[in-house]
Amino acid sequence: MRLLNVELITVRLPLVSPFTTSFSTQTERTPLLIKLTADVDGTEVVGWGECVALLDPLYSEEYLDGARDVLRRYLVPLLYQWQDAGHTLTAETVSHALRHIVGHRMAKAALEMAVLDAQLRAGNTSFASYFGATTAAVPSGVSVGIVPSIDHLLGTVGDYLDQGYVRIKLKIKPGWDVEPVRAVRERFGDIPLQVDANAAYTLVDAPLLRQLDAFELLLIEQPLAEDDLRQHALLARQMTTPMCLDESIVSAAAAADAIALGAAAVINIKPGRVGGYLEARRIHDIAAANGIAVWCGGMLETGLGRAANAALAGMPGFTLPGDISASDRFYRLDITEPFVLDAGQITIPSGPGLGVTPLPDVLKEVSVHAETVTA
Ligand code: OSB
Ligand code: MG
Repeated sequence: MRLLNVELITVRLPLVSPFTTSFSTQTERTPLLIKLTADVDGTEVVGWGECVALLDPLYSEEYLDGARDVLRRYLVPLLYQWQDAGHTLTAETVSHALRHIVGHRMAKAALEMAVLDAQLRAGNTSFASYFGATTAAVPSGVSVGIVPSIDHLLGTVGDYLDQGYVRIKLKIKPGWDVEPVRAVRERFGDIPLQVDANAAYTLVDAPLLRQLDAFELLLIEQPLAEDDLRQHALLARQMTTPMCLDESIVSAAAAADAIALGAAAVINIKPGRVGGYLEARRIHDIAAANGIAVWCGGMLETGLGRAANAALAGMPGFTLPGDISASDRFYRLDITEPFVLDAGQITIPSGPGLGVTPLPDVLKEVSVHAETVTA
């Protein structure tokens, strides 16, 4: 394809309720979208990408303004230079064209996603068939934020179970861990249940975390710091709850290291965090070869990212339900046709590319900034 122009569109979407983790309370989401226009064999095609960087650098070092800046000043210009040097631009060449820029994986992932969407739309192929998805729908889990009281939590979890979510993930932090898990187990029995600490503990907390073993959780996600694979391996040996890594798995190499060290029995794959859907697929393959279960995490994506995540999660190694909930889990109004829960599952779009497109009126209404990066 020949890149014609790239628009960076920032949107602002209020959340239906505040989402609290160990690192922040979010009341709105401000995703950065990429609208890429390219010429493929004489036909103009548009591809969409979504950057999952949060507004502030609290989950990872990336953040909205930084992602927009690196896209505008470095990443998009590198793609123009790549094609001007006579190379062919495809989704499979994006990461190589960008390889000299260190880090900024979420920004790179969004750009690669937009190129892939354009490429697949032009080729009349869905994300799902590109990834080799083997199912038409994926089981839907939901991530439940930290709330002010146990009563509030039981009400929230009960609502999600009534809606049909097949797995509950509770956010935990010091002071909100054993008691909420105990309360949910006592009220709702043997439901598929797991916890996510977002790096809020240290190895000194091992005796406390070991108390969670009594509740037969599916897994504990990222209890310790992002850069501490070795300590996750030590903690994993002290607990029976399977150790799952999120923040620590920034690449296929990190996944291979974590598996070799015994730091991860399960991996949460987030395409943005690892630099793109192609790297995410490599992690799926490495994990499958090592008998490690994977599931698809979420970053409060709009319908664009949700579509791509659902397609990825259709691959056979995704043996645990992901954080791919319905659009209305976070948004009253999504920018695409909303994803809905159908018997606890999310249907993978089957149209070309992502199979969904922003609704022009909605996009206009929620856009707060737009700029075009030309050659
Ligand atoms: O750790 O999985 C996480 C959201 C923002 C940052 C980190 C995380 C999350 C979630 C949201 O848990 C899951 C979702 O998008 O449904
Ligand atoms: Mg997580």
